[in-house]
Amino acid sequence: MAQSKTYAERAALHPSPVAARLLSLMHTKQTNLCASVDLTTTKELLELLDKLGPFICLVKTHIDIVEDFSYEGTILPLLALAKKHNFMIFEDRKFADIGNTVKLQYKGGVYQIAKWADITNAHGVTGSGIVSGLKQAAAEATSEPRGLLMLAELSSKGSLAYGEYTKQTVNIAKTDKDFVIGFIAQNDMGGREEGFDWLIMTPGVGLDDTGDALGQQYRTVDTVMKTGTDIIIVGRGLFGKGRDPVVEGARYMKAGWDAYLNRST
Ligand code: S5P
Repeated sequence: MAQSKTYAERAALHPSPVAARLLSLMHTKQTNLCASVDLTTTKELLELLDKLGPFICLVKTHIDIVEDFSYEGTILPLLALAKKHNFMIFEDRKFADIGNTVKLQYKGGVYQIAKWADITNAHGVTGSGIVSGLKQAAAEATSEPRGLLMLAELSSKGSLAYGEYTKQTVNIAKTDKDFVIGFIAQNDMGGREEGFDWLIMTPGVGLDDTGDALGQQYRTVDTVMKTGTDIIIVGRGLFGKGRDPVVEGARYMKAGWDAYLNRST
């Protein structure tokens, strides 16, 4: 059964400051749209985000595809845009190594993700040490609150993340109520009866296409909201070939919000 509480009600009670802030901003800005901006130059990334900013609660980055990345040139203006338009930042890093290694990857290296991304995500494949390692990295890198999403299910054709794998990933999420704020998933993951209020963020959302040539599969906004999604993640549907991000941003924002209102009434 999908979530029946409103975003505002959940914001007021959530144990994670990151999730509470996100839910509260979704409520005030009236949007559950996360823009996935897979672009390869800083200029394109920032220009697109300045256009999409008014419509989104969250941006999802793949920072390692930005060819001219620098902290000063890419991250500082990104943080300024997040402030200007009031959205949060999710680096889709998909960590998938032992605790000690992901700790180094999350707080250090070129990208210093823990310093600037409110949210990141991890696969459960290596076991619960991944959660502890990332949590330690966040505490060492910054005094700002950070949140983690576990990848419970994937949108792509032939994904191995289902059934027992998904179930065990949910069990890993249960090991840390403060740091793990939810899932990347295609369905609701339950947990409410045990006191968890996980955010379900869902990629593979498109209103005009059913997939791409490399295994991506799209479902509509209404469909994903009915199966338990809290936040819709949309990439090429917003800025793909021939699309106007301002028109599509407004369209997906409205579709997401209408579907949410339908669900809570
Ligand atoms: O199951 C998944 C999980 C993720 S995070 N399927 C996905 O497509 N993603 C990401 O969502 C993917 O890495 C990409 O950045 C985005 C989908 O982009 P789109 O252009 O297909 O909407």
